This record gives sequence, structure tokens and C-alpha cells, in this order.
Amino acid sequence: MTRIAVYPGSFDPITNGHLDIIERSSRIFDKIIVAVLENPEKKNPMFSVEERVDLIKRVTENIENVEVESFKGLLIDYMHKKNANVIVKGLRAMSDFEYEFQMALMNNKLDSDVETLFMMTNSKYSYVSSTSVKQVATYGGCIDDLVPENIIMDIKNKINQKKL
Ligand code: COD
Repeated sequence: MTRIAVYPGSFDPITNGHLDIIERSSRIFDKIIVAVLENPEKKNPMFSVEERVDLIKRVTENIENVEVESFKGLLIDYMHKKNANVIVKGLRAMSDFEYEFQMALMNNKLDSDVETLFMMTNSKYSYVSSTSVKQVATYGGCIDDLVPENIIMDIKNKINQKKL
């Protein structure tokens, strides 16, 4: 049986914390699909969904068993479409746990064959979030260790465009 897992998120933008989860889960599953949610509730994203997918593709191009796509609607419907039965989530702190726990239970209620696997953050990235990266970058702080090197210019350019 091919073990296919989905790692869903907003990834606005992808950080080193996300990439670490992708690399580690790619060693456990035959295929890992990084799925970017088209979420109309998240107002004013920094990057469009297409741009986020492109950034993730760029930073994962050396990992053979990774696919990157976007999806709309319920994650469980997307899981069925992709024939996947494991959802991978990253956990940083207790504050992540409550929200993730609720979502895992809801997804399990919607389909009890779908399991959620929680991976502990790498301690190096436990404080890293897309939101904090955007804040630091917007005010000119250094984001070198927070995001993959080959997307730093994309973030800086986007901030400069928004300032115009
Ligand atoms: N280290 C480790 N893990 C991390 C780090 C880090 N530094 N930073 C983030 N993560 C993890 C997050 O905990 C999360 O698991 C994942 O990476 C993605 O993070 P984000 O911030 O990009 O994405 P979120 O939290 O905005 O994504 C939310 C989802 C899109 C996963 C969620 O809203 C969803 O599944 N929506 C689908 C709608 C649905 O099906 N709802 C019904 C179930 S309630």
C-alpha cells in the first residue's frame, strides 16, 4: 500500500519550521502532498495562493517524494480526492495544541479512517511562524535563519511592492 500523507497549511510564506516538517515526514511516507489552503477567511495575505505554491515548489525541489498543490473547502474532501489517509501537522507549543486537537477530532469524526500525525517542532524553529517572519521582515529585521535562503528576496520584494 502506498502511504500518502497531506501536510496542509496557509504557508504565507513557508518558513524553515514548515520545511523541517516536510523533510522529516518525507522520510516516513511514500508521498507527501503539501496542500495550501485557499482560505477566504484569511484577509490580506502577503502572497497569493499561486505564489505560495511556487515558493514551496522551489524550496522542496530536491525532495523527490513531495508534491505541492492548493485546495479549497474541507480538508477531508481533499484527502479523499488524493487517496490519502494521514494528515501531518506540526506542533510548536501548547497554544498550537488546543486548536490542532479540535481539528484532528473533527476530521476524525468526518472520516474515522483518517489519522492526524503530530510532529514536534525542531527546537531551532519552535518560535518561528509565518506571521512573525512577516513582521520582522516588514520592519527591516533579519530573517536569514527563519526562511529558506532562496525565498528571502521574494519576501523583501513583496514588502517593497506593498510600500509603494
Ligand atoms: N515548527 C513546526 N510546525 C510548524 C511551525 C514550526 N515553526 N510553524 C507552523 N507549523 C505547523 C502548524 O502547526 C501547522 O500544522 C502547519 O505547520 C501549517 O502552518 P500554517 O500557519 O501555515 O497554517 P494554518 O495553521 O493557518 O493552517 C490551517 C489549516 C489550513 C491546516 C486548517 O485551517 C485546515 O485544515 N482547514 C481546512 C478546513 C477544514 O477542513 N475544516 C474542518 C476541520 S475543523
